[in-house]
Amino acid sequence: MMAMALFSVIGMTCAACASSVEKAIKRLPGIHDAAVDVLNNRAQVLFYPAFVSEEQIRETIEDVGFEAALVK
Ligand code: 9UX
Repeated sequence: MMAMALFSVIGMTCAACASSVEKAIKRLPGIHDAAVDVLNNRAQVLFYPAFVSEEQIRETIEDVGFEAALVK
């Protein structure tokens, strides 16, 4: 079953930042879609919890270089 997670992403200052975060998330297994909004500092992810966890997604955002927290 698909799930949705919303993360706050702190530190993105341009569209390329958002693009790199989005690409990194989409490289993970079990991702259906990811949309990163640089203006609102948010990343919305549709994913399959059997294959990837919210924490793995959060850590992937941090690996790109931004502070990430699960909002809901
Ligand atoms: Mo350009 Mo966004 O260096 O960090 S990708 S500002």
